[in-house]
Amino acid sequence: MCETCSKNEFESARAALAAARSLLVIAHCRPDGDTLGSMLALTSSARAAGKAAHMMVDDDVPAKYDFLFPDERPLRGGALPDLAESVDRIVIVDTAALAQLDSLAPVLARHAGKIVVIDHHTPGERIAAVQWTDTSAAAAGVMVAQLLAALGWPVGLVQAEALMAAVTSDTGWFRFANTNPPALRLAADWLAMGVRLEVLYARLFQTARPQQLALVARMLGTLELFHHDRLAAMTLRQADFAATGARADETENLVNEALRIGSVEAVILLVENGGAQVRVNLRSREAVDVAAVARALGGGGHRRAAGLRSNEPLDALKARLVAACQAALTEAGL
Ligand SMILES: [Mn+2]
Repeated sequence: MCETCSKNEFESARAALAAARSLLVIAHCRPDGDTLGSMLALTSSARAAGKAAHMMVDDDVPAKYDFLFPDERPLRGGALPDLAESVDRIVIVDTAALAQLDSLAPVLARHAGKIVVIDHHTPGERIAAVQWTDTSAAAAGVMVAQLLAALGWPVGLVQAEALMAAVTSDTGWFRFANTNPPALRLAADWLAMGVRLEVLYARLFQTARPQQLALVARMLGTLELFHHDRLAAMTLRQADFAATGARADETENLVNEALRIGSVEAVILLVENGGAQVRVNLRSREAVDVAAVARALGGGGHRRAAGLRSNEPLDALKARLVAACQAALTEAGL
């Protein structure tokens, strides 16, 4: 099935879901297309297979993903304590980090014995009885597709579209280095089932509000280059959101704008949330492992895409990140 994952964990996940009569499927907070599409595909396929299934995201779902949930919104965290008791299995998709589950974490920690994790990030903590990790998977959506096939649960147009949204989200529309033959083979299957890529693309990437482009303009105005133009840093402060009317959920993928510059190897985007907290997105072209930079400051992620949150003031945090990325660039011989 896959080279880097444990076959035992895959089989354990399959067996746990096959035996369950009821599931609660949870996406991570600050949800992206992968976690949401994976959650929807698994939930809807489980229902089609005759299971009781619920979906939960304890955060706002960005408006661009509304089309995935035309009839039913995912539950918020308030429903967790009762559901965690009543369902046979809790499935967490696209993360194994309790920190990405915010206020759900304490309740989930008490139910580790019934949790199944499906994740493609580098394993950190052990939070579940069954924790299937496959870092070779382009997206959690690929793993869900493999699991549904092994379970023999129905996959129709709804599931195919959700999984295509998941995989295109994490592969940057098949541009990123994680794009691989299994992801493309599955995408071919979903196309054959009737998924329309051009419609999906327009729904996901051509639905911005004017306020979002105004925010992009302000962000680009903050662009600074360091280390012989190899490191870019950008900021979005509360004042930028106030001046443009843009929302915090309209910052997804904005960090990638700086990679348009040919010399840039790494990008830092710092976003002031409401309150004292700063959210950081890190991107790298290849040479720099931004996950290592993020981990040193309490975050995590992939080599080329990582992040963290901090209560440190934005300017102080930015200075530390610039120094850390410059050190990483130097270490990489750049
Ligand atoms: Mn993912």
